[in-house]
Amino acid sequence: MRAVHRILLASCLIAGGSASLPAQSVAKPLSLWYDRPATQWVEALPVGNGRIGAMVFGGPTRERVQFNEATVWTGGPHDYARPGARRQLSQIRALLYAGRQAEAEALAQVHFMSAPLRQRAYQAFGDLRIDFPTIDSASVTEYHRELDLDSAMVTTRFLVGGVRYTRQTFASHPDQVVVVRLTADRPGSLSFAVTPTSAHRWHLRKAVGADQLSMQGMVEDGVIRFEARVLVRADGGRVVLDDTSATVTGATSATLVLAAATNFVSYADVSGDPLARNDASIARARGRSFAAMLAAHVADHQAFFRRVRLDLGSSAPNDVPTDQRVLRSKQHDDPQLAALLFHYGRYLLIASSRPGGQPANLQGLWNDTNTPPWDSKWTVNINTEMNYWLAESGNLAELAEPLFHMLRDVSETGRSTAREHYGARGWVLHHNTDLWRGTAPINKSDHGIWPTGGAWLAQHLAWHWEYGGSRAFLADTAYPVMRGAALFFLDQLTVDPRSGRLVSGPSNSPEQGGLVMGPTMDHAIIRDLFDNVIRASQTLGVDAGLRSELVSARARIAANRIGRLGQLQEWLEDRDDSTNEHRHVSHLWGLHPGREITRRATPALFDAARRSLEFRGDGGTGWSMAWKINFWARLHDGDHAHRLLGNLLTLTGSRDTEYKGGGVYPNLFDAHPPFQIDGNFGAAAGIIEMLMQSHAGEVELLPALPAAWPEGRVSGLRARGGFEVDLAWRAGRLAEATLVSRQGGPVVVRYGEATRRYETSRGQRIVVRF
Ligand code: FUC
Repeated sequence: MRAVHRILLASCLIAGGSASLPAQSVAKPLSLWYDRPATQWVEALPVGNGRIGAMVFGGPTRERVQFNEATVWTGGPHDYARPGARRQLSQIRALLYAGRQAEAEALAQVHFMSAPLRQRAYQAFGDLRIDFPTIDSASVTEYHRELDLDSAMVTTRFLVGGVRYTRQTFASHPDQVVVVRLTADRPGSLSFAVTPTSAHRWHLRKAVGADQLSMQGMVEDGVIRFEARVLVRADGGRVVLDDTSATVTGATSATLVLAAATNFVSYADVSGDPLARNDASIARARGRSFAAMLAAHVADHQAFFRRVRLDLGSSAPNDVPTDQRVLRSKQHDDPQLAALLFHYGRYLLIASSRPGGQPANLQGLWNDTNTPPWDSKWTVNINTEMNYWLAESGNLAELAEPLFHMLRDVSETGRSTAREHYGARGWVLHHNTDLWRGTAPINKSDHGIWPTGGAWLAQHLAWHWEYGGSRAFLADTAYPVMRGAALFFLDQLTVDPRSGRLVSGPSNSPEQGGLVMGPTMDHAIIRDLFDNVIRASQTLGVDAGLRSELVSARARIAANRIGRLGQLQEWLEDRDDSTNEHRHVSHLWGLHPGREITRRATPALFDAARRSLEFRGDGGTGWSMAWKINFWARLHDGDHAHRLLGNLLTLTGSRDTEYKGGGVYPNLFDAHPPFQIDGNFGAAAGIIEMLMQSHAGEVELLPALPAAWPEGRVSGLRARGGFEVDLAWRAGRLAEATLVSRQGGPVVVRYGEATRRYETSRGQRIVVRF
């Protein structure tokens, strides 16, 4: 007990709290913690290694570790393009120009949509159920459950009859397994039975050798086969296996190692062997101690996590359970709660997106149902992009690799869609994709026909180059994909007979107003894409002919327009409605994440964008509010951005689909509702935009600092041009900034109206004061 007391006292001091606080009510500053087990999924705590994810519930008598593997999906390899769809294209456009939208949508619904109409769904995998027959729930005291973001580990501990039980769960990237460590501080007091359960009807379980359980099966609707394997190791006590469970009796500690794999190799290849994959993971784990696996995991995680530090000034220590802390923040401002949300966003990206794996989907990696909302796919008319907004600026650039891999995939599968639906060169992705990299328009013609999903995603390739400066990346990965996207739009843009300008269409302004010609968003995205291809081809010294075609087409694309209400028009026609609070704010793309609307370069459009944003209001779904944080930051209104952050940080419970409301669940997962991870990532990215921006050719310091954060510091942010940026501020003013130049080259640093210009050499560190 004395040792335990010392540990608690130490964590008390680390938390900056007072040693007189009750022992169980303190936690590490960067942790989410609770004084009770999770009773629902959105209270459980997530761990992940980019491929295997788990949600830990922490029940004392029954633990539930619900897990996923990123490639368990319905369906199989398939080309979704509709052969010959292009034959209807000119008729659809003609109907739209003639104002016959309903007829255009009806025609498109029959002849222009994906075959089949819907894409496939991400699936649950199963649970590890761990039953503790000797623990009496009524005698549990000092219960504590926490997710420490710094070590990426969930710990549950409690006392029963003088015995302290501790469980530690983490998902290791180096070892490709989830590890659950169970200990009792009195020898021989640990007894439990572990049972893997499946979310799929077609499965079988069996014991493998003396210490493994296997659960194999396949999805009902598709070709994915899977296996989960559990290795059970106990220190002291006995392990007995049957074909469903492993029973451990009288142990002092035990380690469960969970491996999970499928036959998925790529969108076109399902010839993998899940059993062989798990054999390899288990064989590696068998030779390693728990301590060695833990050390490798923590080192791997911290190499990412510790790159950025954020301190938003003083607020209460982390001394109330996190859900109650969210509630309390409505009465007492708690800037460090925003810092916790920021770090949680970075944590979730580290846990859900690792090179070689799938990109974070609508729920990242975590999913407890076989019918998840929107199939937990990749929706690319905002959601997937938002997932990766923080990767470059938040110093996690390597974690965007799965997104780039997916882009390479859709640049292949999107060729048949470009050809069959548009008779166009290059490739196209509409508003969704799945594990099989569907690219054709899905669901309904009024919102599924939106051809700029791939072009928007291609912005991330340009960013990776702008922030990281790798010519090899530009030449080998970014340019071929961006070039193919640009070729598509050279063929897809047509002349608007009314204005003589080039317009995109048929399309829609996501996801309202129906099928139209020329939504503002498309044009902003296409201009940005063309700019990136023009610049990249110059840098690489290739494609001079294509470059001049792009330059002349770009100049002819329909321009942004300011409408009768002083707003930035969402469509070619001035039909915006000042009472429209739709969650999508697509027409402001040029303000964020684009860069064509800025205060200094385009002041009239900048004011019009603000007007449009005022009309949309301060509510919305989770991701909508997260986007608005970024918009208000770009508009240099820190207090308004902070108000949106506060609206997003509102506790909710509902998992039913609602198109207004937003908020966070007790485990700080963002609520659309239902849970959608984009809001977590978008909020983290928005906090960076409040503190530093670099899209307008300058590194701007504290562009949108709210009055609520008078003191603070941040380190390790990244700016375009290859700079690492540290900042400190006091009394609401910049104290000092340090830039480290990773590539060398010029930089303009701005604070308010003042600027400084520097020439830097590679590795140079400059200290900036204004
Ligand atoms: C788009 C959005 C919804 C939701 C879904 C996954 O359809 O309009 O709000 O985020 O994607």
